[in-house]
Amino acid sequence: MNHFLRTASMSAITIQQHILSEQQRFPGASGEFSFLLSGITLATKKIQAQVRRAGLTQILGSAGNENVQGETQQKLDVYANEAMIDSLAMRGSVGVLASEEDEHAIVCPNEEGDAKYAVVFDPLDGSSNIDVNVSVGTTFSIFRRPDDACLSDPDRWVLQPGNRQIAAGYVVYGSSTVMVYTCGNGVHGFTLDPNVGAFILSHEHMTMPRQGSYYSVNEAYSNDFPSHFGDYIQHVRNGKLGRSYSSRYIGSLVADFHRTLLRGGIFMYPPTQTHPEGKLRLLYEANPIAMIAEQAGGIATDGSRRILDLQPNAIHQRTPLVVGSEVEMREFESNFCPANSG
Ligand code: AHM
Ligand code: MG
Repeated sequence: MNHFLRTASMSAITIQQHILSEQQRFPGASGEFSFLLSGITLATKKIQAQVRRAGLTQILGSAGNENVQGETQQKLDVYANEAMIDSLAMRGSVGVLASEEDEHAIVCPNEEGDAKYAVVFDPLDGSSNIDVNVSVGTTFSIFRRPDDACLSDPDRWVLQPGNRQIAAGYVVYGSSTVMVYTCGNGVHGFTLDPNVGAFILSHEHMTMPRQGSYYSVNEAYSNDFPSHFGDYIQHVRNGKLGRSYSSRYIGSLVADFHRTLLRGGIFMYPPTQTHPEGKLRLLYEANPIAMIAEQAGGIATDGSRRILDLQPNAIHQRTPLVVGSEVEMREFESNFCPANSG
């Protein structure tokens, strides 16, 4: 008996086991939600398999068309989008999907009454980096269907503020493939074991350090930022937060945020002249990152307002994003945000 208990407690916990145990906290949970999340893990395993072999197959490079944002679609963008849609659309509980790669929300071919959830995602964020072997990622966010929403109005399912997300996460295809997710009960990280083909719990109850020593921003645009962003960066560089900082900027949101989650610090994508509303998308980039940041003890704003309280008006709406550790974020909010600093 002792031997059995010892073996069981030492065994690896897969993401499916973890989600099932989380689900037991909710009386009457039917298993649909864990089935939905297993659709996401399946799709991301398919995506990572292509990412890992990208130089060996004919999947690198442009697909020869543009997405709704006027950005060149990479072949891997198209593959990743199809993998997500194929893996989610037939799960009976999913009614609506919305993707960075599709102009409109997608209505899933399910019985209306069975569908309880909407999933929004960026299937392959940072994909312009893929040809040079830099980390990329998938972001996702899950909403419950609003009470009065029906499938004839799919936008109603997804145009909800981030504080209504019931789960959110990302997968970073880096030196290993890691999925980080939250269902509102802390943040957990799972590393894909390529020998087994399963995501194994590797980072339980992740918390962001109170203060880090990296700031992360595309400084090439600093002449374009509203001046308080530049002033803040200078303040950080001058050691005013009590320590010296280094800069890190990959240009791949998931990878830049993953480092910020683990090491602390601050990531900023301010408004620029090219992107006066910010570049990142509220629904499927900023919202999932913000939910994870808050669940891990960090803070996420658009420079003045909490990201999770922003009411989206359009699926592909953009937002500035400032996210990170408590110390860096409080300093920005108190002394550099025009709304607070007068
Ligand atoms: P994408 O969704 O088209 O891949 O663009 C989003 C990416 C983010 O991953 C990253 O934070 C940002 O664009 C980098 O932009 P820039 O090259 O302007 O710094
Ligand atoms: Mg993106």
